[in-house]
Amino acid sequence: MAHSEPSASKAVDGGLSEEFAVPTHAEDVRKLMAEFAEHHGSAGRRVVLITSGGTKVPLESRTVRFLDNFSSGRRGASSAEYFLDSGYAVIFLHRHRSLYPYTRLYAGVNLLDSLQSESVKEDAGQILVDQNALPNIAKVLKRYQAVKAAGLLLPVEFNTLSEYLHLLKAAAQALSSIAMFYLAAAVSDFYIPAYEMPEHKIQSSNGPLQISMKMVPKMLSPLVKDWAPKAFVISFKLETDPSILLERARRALETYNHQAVVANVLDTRRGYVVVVTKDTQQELVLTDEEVQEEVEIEDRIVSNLTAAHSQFMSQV
Ligand code: 9Z3
Repeated sequence: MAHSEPSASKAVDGGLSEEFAVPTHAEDVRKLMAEFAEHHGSAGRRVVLITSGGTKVPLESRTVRFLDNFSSGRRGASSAEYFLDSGYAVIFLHRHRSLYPYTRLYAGVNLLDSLQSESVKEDAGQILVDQNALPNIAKVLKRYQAVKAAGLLLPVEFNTLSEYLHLLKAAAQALSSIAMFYLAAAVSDFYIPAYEMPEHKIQSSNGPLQISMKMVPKMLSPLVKDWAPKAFVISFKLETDPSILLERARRALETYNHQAVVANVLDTRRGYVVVVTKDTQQELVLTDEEVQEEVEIEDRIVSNLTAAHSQFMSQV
């Protein structure tokens, strides 16, 4: 127990910097994001910050065990591709090793099974790719390389909840008013503060484990009010019980006063979401046929939100 309990006075960020140590690279990342936004903004391009993947909450300072929030990262990674297709520059704040734009299409493929070297000299620096193992690889590679060459995708990684929160704050401070925030990451509501965390691995010889966790400060509040008051902010609401989904989404919108909540249920999230705004409620649904044809619901979500972003910007 290395730290003392923080003082009662909470900063504007709900006590973020008091309760979570600032990662050493946060300031460098903030500068990178600011340069990226400035560069693309001055070229007249819109910028979106996408958060993706689940946060990790340590239970011990020298962490052996942690609590993870479920998210494969597919929502964030595929949305990034659709935003890029729509002309946005994308900051992709994602959980280390969660799904990544373009490579996500081959996430299930064993790399070594997709290569052939028999017919090529090993030292010639060339290996053949089996295009059957990697469907559409030529097309996907072309899209990926075009995005890379134009510098349109800035990847930033997080692992822990603490890194996520500080990097989100850094992003909010770095981005100008034209930005969209698309907060698809699955973020823990609970954590153990550093001053209550055991240093060493919890011993099973001490019997059954009882954990008491604190509520995570709600970053959406300072983000909307203080850090990026002119931005277009979209949060995601995940439930497992469909009967409370819309009420929870509406409540989030009223509490934080941002632009929209994309509401989804864990089991049906690939084919059904509701985009909730102050005055509207729009269901986006994929038909069975569309699912067969591999249409992705993120295509619909992104078209819906980019149109709403245009309207939002024309009003300011
Ligand atoms: C979501 O609801 C995302 O749509 C999913 C996407 C995590 C379900 P996958 O990554 O899944 O494609 O496998 N994200 C938000 C989850 C969340 O933690 N929301 C908080 C809440 O619901 C508010 S920020 O309370």
